Amino acid sequence: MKIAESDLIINPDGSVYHLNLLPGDVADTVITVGDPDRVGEVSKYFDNIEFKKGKREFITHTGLVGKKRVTVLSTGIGTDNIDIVFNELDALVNIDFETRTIKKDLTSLNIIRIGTSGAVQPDIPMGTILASSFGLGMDALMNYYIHDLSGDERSLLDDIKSHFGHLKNINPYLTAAADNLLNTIGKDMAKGITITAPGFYAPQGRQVRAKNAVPNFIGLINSFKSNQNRITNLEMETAGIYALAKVLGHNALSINAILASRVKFEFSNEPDKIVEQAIKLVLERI
Ligand code: R1P
Repeated sequence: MKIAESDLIINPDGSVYHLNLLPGDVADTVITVGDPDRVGEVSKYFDNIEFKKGKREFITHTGLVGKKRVTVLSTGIGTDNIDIVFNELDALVNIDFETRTIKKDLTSLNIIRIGTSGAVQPDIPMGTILASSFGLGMDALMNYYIHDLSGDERSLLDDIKSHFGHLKNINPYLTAAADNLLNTIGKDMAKGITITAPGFYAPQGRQVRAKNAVPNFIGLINSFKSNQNRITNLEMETAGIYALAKVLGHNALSINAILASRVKFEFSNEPDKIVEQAIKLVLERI
C-alpha cells in the first residue's frame, strides 16, 4: 500500500520532513542524545566523519568508529520528539521513498540513548552510569499505538499499576530493553526500571513554586518493588524509545549518566565529566 504524502512528508530534496536526512544517511547503529550540543561530544571520538546535517533540534553526524558506521543524532527533550525521531528513522531504512511502500526486507537498527538522569534510590550515587532494564512511561505517547507486551512485561506492569493506581489519568506503559544490547553495552552497569516523565518539574516530583498534585512522588516511586525489580531513575525519553523501537522492530538500550540524586537533594558539580564517561563507555562497546 502506498503511504500518503501527508502521512510521510518528504522534502523536495528527498529528505525526510524533520530529520532532514536521506535514505542511506542512517547507519545500522544509532546513538541518540537529548542535547544537540552533545552530538559533537560523541562524534569527536569518531575516526572519520562522513557528514553533518541538521534541522531544528535534530542534529545528525554519521561516521566511522573503527570500521563500524555509526550515526549520532539529537532528539531534543521528551517523548513527543521521540515519536518524530523514531518514525522518521524507521521510514529512512524501511520505506522505499520512490514508491512510498514498505520494503520487503526490513532493517532492524541498534539504537542506544546516551542521556542524563536523576537517581531515586539512595544507593545509586551521582556519577553512576546506569542501563535501563525497562522503560516505564508516565506520558501519553503509547495511548496512540498498538503495543503488545511480553508475559514478563505484562506482569511487571500489573504490579506497577496497582502501586500507582490511585494516580488518576495516568496510563503507564512498559517495555524491556533489547537483550542483545543490555547484555553487551550494559553488561556490568547498574540496572533498573527508568521512569519517563512528561515533564521536568512536578511530573518528576520537583517542588519549586507551583503546588504539586502528587505529594511525595519520589517516595511513591522508590518504594515500588516487584521481585528483583525496582525503579532507579527518572528522565524524559527512555520509555518512548523502548516502546516505539519494539513496535517498529528495532533494538534499543538507554544509558543514563546520573547527574542528580533526588533522595539526597544533590546535583553534580561535574556533569560534563559524567556524560563523557558514558559516551566513552558506549563507544568502546558498540
Ligand atoms: C531534561 O533536562 C533532559 O535531560 C535528560 C532528560 O531525559 C531530558 O531530555 O536527558 P538528556 O540530557 O539526554 O536530554
